[in-house]
Formats: sequence, structure tokens, C-alpha cells
Amino acid sequence: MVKIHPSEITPEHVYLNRRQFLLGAGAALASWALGGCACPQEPEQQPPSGTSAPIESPQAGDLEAELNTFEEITGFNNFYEFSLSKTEVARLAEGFVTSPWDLEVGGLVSTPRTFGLEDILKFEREERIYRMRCVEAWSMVIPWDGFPLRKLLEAVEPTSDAKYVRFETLYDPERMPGQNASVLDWPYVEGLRLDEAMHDLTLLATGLYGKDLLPQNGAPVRLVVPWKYGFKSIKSIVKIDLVAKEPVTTWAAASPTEYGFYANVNPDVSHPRWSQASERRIGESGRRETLLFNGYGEEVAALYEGLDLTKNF
Ligand SMILES: Nc1nc2c(c(=O)[nH]1)N[C@H]1C(S)=C(S)[C@@H](COP(=O)(O)O)O[C@H]1N2
Ligand SMILES: [Mo]
Repeated sequence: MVKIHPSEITPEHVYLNRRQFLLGAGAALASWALGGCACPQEPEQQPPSGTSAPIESPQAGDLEAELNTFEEITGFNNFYEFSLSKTEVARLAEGFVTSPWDLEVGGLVSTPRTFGLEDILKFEREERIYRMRCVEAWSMVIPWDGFPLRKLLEAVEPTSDAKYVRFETLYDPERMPGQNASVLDWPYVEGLRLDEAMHDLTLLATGLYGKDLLPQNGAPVRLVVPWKYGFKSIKSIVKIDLVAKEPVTTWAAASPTEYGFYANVNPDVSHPRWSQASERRIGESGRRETLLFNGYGEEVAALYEGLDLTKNF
């Protein structure tokens, strides 16, 4: 059953005003922890008057105010299966049929399973407002709807040999015209270490701004790993495998000196052809400083203790 979000019948500015109001009422948690799909926070979740409101991290407040518009998020995309031109992807992906859709989850698991789209939509969704930092040094702030990847992985029970997760995008050159050109080795493949995949920030997204994902954003289901460069967040996933060895990923295979397996956002590790110290936020004129782990260091730095981030870029 497809849940209807209130925001599906709410214009964007009303949706934003309502969210602003609720945040003002003291309902803000860390921005990535906003619970309960795109629905407004229940009044019960607000602290009773007289007690102090939860301390709002300035970053969480800022992110709310920094949201990119629906038009920006759905009109400026990297999705090489459709086009190399970011402003052409939406037009070329229009009409891409994403239902029915099967997501096959297997490999080193006790209970391999194929999830139909209707099964994927049964996972309880929540809203997560995340920064998205492309390796090309532009960024956005996007209100995703989705659920932690961990919940799907737990459903198939990874065995003790499973150390990595490998993801694959659909391969269908008739429906994805960009796959007729050999710019990349299709299908697009990405990967995470199992502990990265199980991290609470790691999301499978099925919507944004309270609406189902549009094809250009990776419908019907895509990964979102907010502390890594955007190319890790693989779109239109049809296959997830638990594996023992670090998977060969599309961009690392295409240009190993430029794109690594980890791809953690890091202002101190330059791309061989440009600095990663700053970025252009879509919709802004100046540049912003790029944050280590894209601002999510408090949550994820422990995953990389003892790892040389310059070598493991
Ligand atoms: N299958 C697939 N996934 C992909 C890409 C792609 O070309 N193909 N581009 C990646 C890159 S480089 C970025 S920056 C993000 C962009 O996501 P968005 O268009 O939803 O903002 O998708 C990532 N996922
Ligand atoms: Mo990107």
C-alpha cells in the first residue's frame, strides 16, 4: 500500500511554512533525525511547556533554511544513464517506467529475497534533510523520504562472511538511452563497507519533498550516503549483494587515480584536477567551505579511526 504524504496535496511553500512553524515550536531534532516520514511532528513530541526545549544544533537549523527548491533538485542532475548534461536529464528521463520494479537482495545472506516496489514501500519512511556534495564541487540540501538501508539488510540476514555491500543500477539501454554510449562500464555499480551500510545515516530513498522520486533523482529507489561524494549515492537500484571483498565500483574502475572506493567528502584531499576545499551551493552565488565528511563527522568519523584518509580517498 502506498502511503499518501500530506505534502503530496500541499504546495511547496505551504509545506515549508508548516515545517518552519513546527521547528519554531521546538520540535527540531538533529536534521537527519527528523522522524515520521514527511508528516508534521505530532504535538505530543514537543517538550511540555516549562521544560527546556532540546538543544538545537545550529547545523540542523541552518539546513532547514538552506533547503534547495524542488525545481533545483529535479532540474539539475547527474544520471549518466540518461545524459551527461545535468539540465537535460529530467527531460530525457521523463516517462521512464519504474513500476513494476524488482530489487533483488542476495549474496552472503541467510534469506535472499526479491523485493517488489510494493514491498520496499512497506518499510516505514521518515524525512531526512541532508547535504549532497557532488565530487564536481557543487552541492544541494535535499529533504529525502526513505528508510535506513540497515532495515532492508537486516531483513535478509547477512552471514558473518559478509563484509561489503555491492549495489547495481538497472541495465536497459532501450529505457536508459545513455547506456548506448560507453562513457562508463554499465551497469553502474557502487559499494559500501558493511559498517557504513548499517550506519543510521545511510538511507534508501523513495521520495523527496514528500513526493515519490522522479526518474531523474533515481526512481523508484536510490541510495543516499550524505558524508560521501554524490556518486556513491547510486540511483534506480535493481540488485544489492552482500559480499566478502571490496567491490569494484564504476567510477573507481573508470579512473582509479581520481575516484576511490571510500569517496568521503574531504576538503583536504584534492581531486587531481581541482581543489575540494570549497563548493558552489546550487542557487547561491558565492562559494562555501567544504566540511570534512560533509558536516557529518560527529556521526561517522569513528568508522574511519586509524584509516589514512589520504590514501583511502
Ligand atoms: N546510476 C547512477 N547513479 C548515480 C549517478 C549516475 O550517473 N548513475 N550519478 C551520481 C552523481 S555523480 C551524483 S552527484 C548524484 C546526483 O543525484 P541527484 O541528481 O539526485 O542530485 O547521483 C549519483 N548516482
Ligand atoms: Mo556527482
